[in-house]
Amino acid sequence: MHIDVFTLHPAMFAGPLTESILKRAQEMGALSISLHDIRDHTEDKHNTADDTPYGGGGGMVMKVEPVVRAVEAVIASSSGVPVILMSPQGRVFNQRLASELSQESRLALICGHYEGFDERIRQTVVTDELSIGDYVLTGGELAAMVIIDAVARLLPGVLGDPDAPIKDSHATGLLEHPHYTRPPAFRGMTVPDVLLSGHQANVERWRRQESLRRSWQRRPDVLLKAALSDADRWFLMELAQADIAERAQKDDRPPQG
Ligand code: 4H6
Repeated sequence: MHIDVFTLHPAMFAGPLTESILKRAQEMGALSISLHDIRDHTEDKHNTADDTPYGGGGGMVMKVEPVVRAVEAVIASSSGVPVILMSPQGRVFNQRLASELSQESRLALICGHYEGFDERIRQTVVTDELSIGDYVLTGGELAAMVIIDAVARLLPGVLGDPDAPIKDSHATGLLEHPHYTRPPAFRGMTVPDVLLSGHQANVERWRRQESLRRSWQRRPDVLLKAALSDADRWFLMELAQADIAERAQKDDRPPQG
């Protein structure tokens, strides 16, 4: 996959792209990234990339010409390459979108600064607008790095275990079960016996149930979309009944239902 990034701050990408798995992904040729400085496409002597908003009010707006020129210098219009604007107003990015984007051979990410973009940037070069969550950042760079990271780890060969992304929390629709490694006891906290038992079927059942328990407690919204077996449903019924019984005990009244 090739990713073109358009930014006023290309140096921000150095750290994340030159360490660990993203570094390896590039070395092995699964991923290549080109950073394009939007300021290189300004035409005035001060290299102005922003201007005051028409209609007044505070703040600055990213100018249309430098961004459109930068993108058009690299991506032919109607090439079919997704040109994605990182913005708090975009569709909220998730694992499903990461998986869809990982199927593309090429992506372009535009990072904004100032209060926002001249609307005509959206009308000319942008094909999609993504947000990494409902909060505001000083610029789109960190959001673009999140997208790159989430997509890169899904590319063939990037992770050691080719099934790892399929087993991921959020890919299965469930949160992950607890993990343990040595030592068997730490400050009185012991590893669950089943994990030391060597009984693989029991281990798998325990992990599945703990995933269900965590999803039920922390992310019932995620649980609603998950593919569940009959055994899963029975276990969740037991959890729900335990909850109802516990609440009834607290309220000191007989359990309902
Ligand atoms: C576009 C429009 C992405 C981009 C406005 C970008 C959050 C996300 C930005 C802005 C981003 C996200 C500029 C508005 C700074 C606030 C850059 N923030 N902002 N959630 N900021 O993915 O002021």
